Amino acid sequence: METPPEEKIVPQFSIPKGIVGQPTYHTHPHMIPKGHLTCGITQMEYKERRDTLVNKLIAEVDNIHKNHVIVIPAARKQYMSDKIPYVFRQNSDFFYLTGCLEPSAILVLVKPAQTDTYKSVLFVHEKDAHAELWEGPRSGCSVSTQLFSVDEARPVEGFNQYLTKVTSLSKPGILWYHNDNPANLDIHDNIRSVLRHGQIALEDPQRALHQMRVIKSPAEIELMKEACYIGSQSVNMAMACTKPGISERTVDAVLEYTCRQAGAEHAAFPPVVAGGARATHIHYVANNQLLHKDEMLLVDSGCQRWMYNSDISRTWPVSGKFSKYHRILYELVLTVQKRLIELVGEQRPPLDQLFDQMCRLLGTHLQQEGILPKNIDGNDLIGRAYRLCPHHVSHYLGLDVHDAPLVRRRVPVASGMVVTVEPGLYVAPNDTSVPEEFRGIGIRVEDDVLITDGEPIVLTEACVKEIDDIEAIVGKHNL
Ligand SMILES: [Mn+2]
Repeated sequence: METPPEEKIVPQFSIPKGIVGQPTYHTHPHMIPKGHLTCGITQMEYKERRDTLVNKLIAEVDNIHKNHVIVIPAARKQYMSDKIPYVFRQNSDFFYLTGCLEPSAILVLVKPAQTDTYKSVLFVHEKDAHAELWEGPRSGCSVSTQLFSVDEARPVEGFNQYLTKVTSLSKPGILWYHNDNPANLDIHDNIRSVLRHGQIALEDPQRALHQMRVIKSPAEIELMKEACYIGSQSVNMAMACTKPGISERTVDAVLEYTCRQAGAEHAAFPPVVAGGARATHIHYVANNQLLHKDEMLLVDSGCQRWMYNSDISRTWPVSGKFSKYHRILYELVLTVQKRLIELVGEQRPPLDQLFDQMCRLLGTHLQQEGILPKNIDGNDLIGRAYRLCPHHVSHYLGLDVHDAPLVRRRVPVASGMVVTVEPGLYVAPNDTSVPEEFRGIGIRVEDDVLITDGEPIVLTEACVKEIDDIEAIVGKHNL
């Protein structure tokens, strides 16, 4: 039954004024719209995600009489050497449920068997003048309650004791905690130890969380569009700056600069900037060779903006003009890529099925061009195509580049998913099964595609990929 609107209790949300531990629209109006907790996402949306997660987890075990304690840790700071931190990257699951950017915070949701509601507790670092002198402002407990609209915020130092107590009061019950690849090793042992006291079963909340994360909300779709647009423009700029004699590292720097200058935090991953035969190494990231006029350049790059990622691959001639054989292979990959995007819309297949279709399409087109022998078919042909493109054609995209990995690629794509479509061809320099003129060439074309009820939307459409457009843009910008 529908609840009449007037009876619906709307919680009051507000963002505290003053400097806190992360940007707010009060302190960073150029970054966050009024009323949002993080760019694009309101406190209400974060709270609704927590509500949904609790309901999904309870439904998963199908036993409403049990007590539930859900623990989702933030990421820890990581160090490259003594006191020298890597750039901090928040744990995506934790961020998705809180919007909190603080390292080593912990979200705990407690749902006793006898009540209909749950309690949300966020463990954060308490205000500390000395620590803040070095590291910058913290939100502290009293501000965090309001900022993250949780029932309670407590100091992280009290987490172990709290967990021991709350689990002892929750017996028999379930502790929902992702036990593999723990986000924060500092609290992992303590979490494990409460399981040894009995009557508390361990369950993993991540499958349910990833099912939620794989379907993007309207607000998340807007964020994905922005990350994809910035990523697209940065690859266009990399094309425009490409000319013979420059280093792959220069192109890498153009990508990074262009993304950050447009509002991204940083690259989504170390980009692949691979000239010539280096492009046949799929994860080449050394990016330290000079580019030659007769080579192609393969770039796989993306940016992270407000935690959401784009992931784009393009391949273009260093000279700005496709050679005969480069053009044959590039057109082949582009034709397959465009057909696969159509198939995503027409058939809404599972991504694994799209992979089979890629192998089939690549095989058929390679035969038509005389690159693979005409006398093979069926699984032999698919196998030969697979050898020339040994990576998957697609993955989910979102808060993580390889997003929601617990969602199988055997489920059909659904509206609200963002997926990559990225066929490639990699002919090793010593691959004697392929005519000599095609050896030592690596090509990938990758777009990010939003699945909708209607046609799929290519979010990276701004990034050029037609041969004429590429030839018009390469080398046109002087660094
Ligand atoms: Mn990708």
